[in-house]
This record gives sequence, C-alpha cells and structure tokens, in this order.
Amino acid sequence: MPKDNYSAEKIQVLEGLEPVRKRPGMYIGSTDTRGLHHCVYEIVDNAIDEAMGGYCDTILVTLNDDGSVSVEDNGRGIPVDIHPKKKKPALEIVLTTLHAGGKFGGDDSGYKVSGGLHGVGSSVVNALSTHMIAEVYKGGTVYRQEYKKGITATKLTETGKTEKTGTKITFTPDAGIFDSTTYLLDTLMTRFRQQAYLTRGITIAIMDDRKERPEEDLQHPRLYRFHFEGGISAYVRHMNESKEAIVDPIWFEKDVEAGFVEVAIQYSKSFQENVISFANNIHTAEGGHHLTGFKAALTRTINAYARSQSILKEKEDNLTADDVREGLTAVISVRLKEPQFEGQTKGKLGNAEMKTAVESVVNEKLAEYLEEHPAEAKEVVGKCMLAARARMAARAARDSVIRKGALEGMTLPGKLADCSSKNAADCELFIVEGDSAGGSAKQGRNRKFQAILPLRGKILNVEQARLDRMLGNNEVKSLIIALGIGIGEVKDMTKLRYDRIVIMTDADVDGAHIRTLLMTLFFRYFPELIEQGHLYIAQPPLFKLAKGKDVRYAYIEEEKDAILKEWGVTQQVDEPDVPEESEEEDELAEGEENEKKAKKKTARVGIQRYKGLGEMNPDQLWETTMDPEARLMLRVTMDDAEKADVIFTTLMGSEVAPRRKFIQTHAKAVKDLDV
Ligand code: TSJ
Repeated sequence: MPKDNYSAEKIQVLEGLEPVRKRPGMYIGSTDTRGLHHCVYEIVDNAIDEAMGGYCDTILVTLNDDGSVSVEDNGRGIPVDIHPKKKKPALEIVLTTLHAGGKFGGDDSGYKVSGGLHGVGSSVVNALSTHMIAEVYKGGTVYRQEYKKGITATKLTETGKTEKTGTKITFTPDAGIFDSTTYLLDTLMTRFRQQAYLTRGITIAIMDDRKERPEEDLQHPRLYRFHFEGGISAYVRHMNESKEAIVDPIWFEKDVEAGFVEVAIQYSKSFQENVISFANNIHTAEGGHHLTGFKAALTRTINAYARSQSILKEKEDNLTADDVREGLTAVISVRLKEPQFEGQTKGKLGNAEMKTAVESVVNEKLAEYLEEHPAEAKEVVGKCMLAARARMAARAARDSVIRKGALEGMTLPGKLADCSSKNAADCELFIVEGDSAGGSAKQGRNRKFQAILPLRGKILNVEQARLDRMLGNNEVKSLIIALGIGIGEVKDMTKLRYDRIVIMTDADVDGAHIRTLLMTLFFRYFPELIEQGHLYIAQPPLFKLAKGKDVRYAYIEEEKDAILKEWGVTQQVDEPDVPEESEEEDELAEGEENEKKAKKKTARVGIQRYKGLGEMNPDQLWETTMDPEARLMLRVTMDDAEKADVIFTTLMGSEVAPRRKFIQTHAKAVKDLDV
C-alpha cells in the first residue's frame, strides 16, 4: 500500500448500516425522486470537497444504461491504507460505516459540503444501492472494491496500473427502496450548474448513456459541461439574463476569522429582488445570519455613500432596506468550519458569527467599490432613489383607491352578482373573465352562497402596467370593494366577505394572462388571502365526451384518453362530432338531421374540446366547474403566486426581447399556466 500523509487511524468508527435500510427516510429525507437524486448529490459532494481543497478540477457524472450512476473525479483518490485497529482499508471504512465521512480527517481544508444538510455520508448511498463499485487511482495503481446493499462483497484488490489519480464510484440505487429509480437529467443539471457556479473554475460534466431516456430529458444533449471561470459573478449575470442590468456585477471575497465570505451583486432595471445565499455550497433557502449581515451592510453602505455625495439631501429620509433591494440580484456564499443548519427545512444558517463576518466584509468592500467606481455608483444609487420615489407614489396610489372607495361609501359594484348568504364562511366569489362567461356563471351558480364578479380582459391590455397603477382601474377596484377587506394600511382580514375566492378563466392564452395578473395582484397586495388558503383556481373541463346518452367530462388530456379507452375507442374521433343539446336538433337542416340520427343509432362517440367558458351553457358550467360536489379546484399557494409574479414581471416588463424569448421558451407553460 502506498504511503499517504493521511492516516487511517483518524477515522472514527461509529455505527453499522442496518438502520439505514430500515428507515431510509431518516437518512436521505425521503425515498421519492428527491431522495433518489439526493444520493447522486451526496457522492458528487465528496468530489466537490476534494475540488474545494484544491486537489481536483474535474468531476464526471455518468448515467449508465444499466441503471447505475458513476461519479469520477481527478483528485488524490480516497486513501486505501489499512486502519490499524479495524484492519480494513480506509476506503472500505468510509463506504461501509455510518458517518465516517464527516469525521474523515487529515484533510484540513475544513469547509465540507458532503454530509451537509441531512448529515448523511457516502455510506448511506452504499446501503441503499444493490451494488456499488469503488475504484481508486493512486500511486500508479488501480484499486477496486465492491459492495452489495452496503455490505463488503469483495476484498480491496489491485486491478492494474494507471497514470491518473482520482476516485470513481459507481452505484445502482435499490429499486426496492426508492419509489422510482429513473433519474432526470434536468434535475441533476440544475444542481450541478449551481455547484459549478459556486466553485469557480471546476468542471462538472454529465453524460447520459441511457438508451431509453425520460421524455423530459430528450430536449437536453447527452453530454453537458458546467464550468464558470466567473464563479458567482457569472451566476448573478445568469440570474439577470432576462433583465436589463444597469452595471456589471460587483464581486468581492475575503478570508475572515469565521471562515470565508464571497459576494456578487448586480442591479437591474427590474423591480424584483433576487438574493440567494449559500453556506458551504448548500443553498440556505430560509436565509440566516449571513443574509441578515448582507442586508444590513447593503442598506448602511448605500445610504452612507448617498449622503456623502449629497445625492440624498439632509432633509430626506434614509433609503429603506426595501429601496436598496429593488432590482437587486445577489449571491452570498460563505464557508465555515461547523455550519449549523436550522429552521423547518434545515435551510437557515444558524451561526451568529456569520452576521458580523458578512456585514463587515460587505461594508468594507462595497464602500471601496462605490468610491472607486463613481459612474457605476451613481447608477446604483439612482436606482435605489427611484425605488424610494416609486414606493411613496405607490402608497399614494393605494391611499387614493381607499379614499375613492370611501367616497363611494364602499358600495358594492353593480357588476357584482352577490350571493344571498351573509355568512362569509359559506360564501364564494367567482372572478370570471368576460361578460358572456359571467352571464353563464350567474345563471348556473347557486345564488345562495356563490357570487359572480365578471371582469373584462381589457384591463390587461395595459402593457408595461405598473401594478400599483392598476389598483386605480375600475375593474380592479370593483374586485377590492367586493372582497370587503380594504387595502394597504386599513386592510382588515376579518371583514373578508367570501371564504373562497375563485379565479375562473378560459383555458387559453388570454385566460392565462388574466389569471397571472390576478394572482400577482393578490400576491403583492393581499398575500394574507393566499397564506390563509382563500384563493383558488377553477378547473373547467377541457373536453366533453359523449357516447349516446353517456356524457362525461375530462379535465386533462390523459383523462380523455382513459375514457375513450374505457369506451373501446382506439382511434382519434373527429372532434366536431358532438351530439349537442336537444334544442339544437330543431334547427338542423334535414340532411344533417338524418346524419345525426344515424350517429345516434350506432352510439358514436363525440368529443368536444372546450375553448372557453362561454362555450358551456349555465347548467354545464355548474355541473363541471362550480358545483362543490363535482368540481375540481386548485388552491393557490404562495409558491404558485410568486411564480405568477415572476411571469407577470417578465411578460409586462419594459424589455421586449427577453419577453419574446420568454414567451417562446415557456409557450407551453404560459398556455397551461400551471404557475
Ligand atoms: F466518498 C465517496 F465515495 F463518496 C467519494 C469520495 C466519491 C467521489 C466521487 C469522490 C470522493 C473523493 C474523496 N474524492 N477525493 C477524495 N479524497 C479523499 O478522500 C482524500 C484523499 C487524500 C487525503 C490525504 O490526506 O492524503 C485525504 C482525503 C480525505
């Protein structure tokens, strides 16, 4: 065995792997696709640790055709020397002992990614694999060892000579453990792209060698490389791709006592804030002390600079934290020895020392940047000042809506067909697109507890619409008055007049637009409604299927296919062949009538594709979309609404080119609007 500066003695032996197979969820979070993909991340993270230590620069992930995954790096190779007490190679201990990875010493780079979020190690992946092969290239020799379900299956053997150094792990996830063992390139790529951004200069390549690839993956080439010389600076550039940047990214890094701090910032003309933070390459979705420190420093430094340059006059108030965050895109990346992850999803950095660390680095480096780049500084501060003015104007607009409402004595809008019940818990408000669909809904509803408010799609034609301006629009005002809770400072949730607010729009592009607009409006001005689960999206059927007297509705394509199959229909039926309502029969010309009768005799199957709500008569609308006993409704989550907000901003934003690109690349998403 080769001599290594590493000593196998340092490995702490903790536990066997039996508990892992008994309760896999405890170790990898879940056994669904998330857990499955997590296994790949876990192995790759070990290679990234080697890269962060400066010992390797390339990682190749291969999806093999036999269902296994290989991860190979060009690092030093996992040590293979024999542990004096356990009498086993270090490699074997790492892969067959729980938690050994984390305590694996000798290497003092310290900032470990692996064993991070769930505290799992590569041994957990081994335990959940029917087969694992480890190959180590070290000191001119190829070493190999195999395992089955985490148990050593072969002795460590020297299988040949090699020039290269590195580690290659191949594992086959156990189909008896995971719900599915199909990897999605798309999911893996997202993660590897992010990791490559965070570790400047490394290459993560992914190769898809599967003969049968999942439908979603066909759009991707089989080989993909991620390599970013620009690191997180390139990351913010990428995040701002569809936005109009006002300056080049501002980037700085510094070694500090608490660890290491790296920040990239770029302002754009958008109104969105997009700040993401990481600790040891792990995304801290819930933020934490590093993010708090960043925000404090940003507000302080920009205000100090604006004052020193007299851009902010003496009598003017400081810019608020919100003002300096409008149009801001930033990546905060810290590395520290013992990261503490807290919060519901363990996505919050709990190390308090990181607040001061990030705050002082950003204070120092950002001030330095502003001093040295007066032209850029002017742009950035100007953007923040604009945000402050917009904030004040928005408040004025909100207030004026309230005042106008108050002037009208908050009378319910004439367009509203209210319900008779005044018990809000029973009441539903359907926001319907267009007067004709509104008419059907009014006739079809149960007037006891269902109210209808028709809105005209026209409100959407305002391109570049600032949402706050839209509040002054009569259509939107009607909606706000109908809700009953007011807006802005005088909002009172206890006055909500309907327990369920249902957006009911056509399944076409216009419908998708108006739904996006409404969701964004709710997201920005009435987030409580969404948080408390009051907002829904109606799901009108896409198809009406008829076979003789048997009429069925299908809400998705697959459902239609299933019904047709049930009816024994194999080939596609002509779409217009729909046995329609009986009253129409009188109007049929004689020839057509005969034809229709002929159809009835053979009980032909007809399919009607609904293009809009207007095509349904009131009874059908009730039966399929409004009847609480039969309908399907989606409850809007904050996540959905936030996505709508992003789409809205992109669709309504001031830049035409990225908007067109967005509509092209997301044409399907916009159409389906599963926002
Ligand atoms: F752990 C694992 F199997 F999941 C795994 C580890 C998977 C992959 C793809 C790579 C690795 C890995 C581990 N790559 N590089 C290393 N390096 C070490 O384990 C290593 C090498 C040398 C020394 C030393 O002090 O000489 C120390 C360590 C930790």
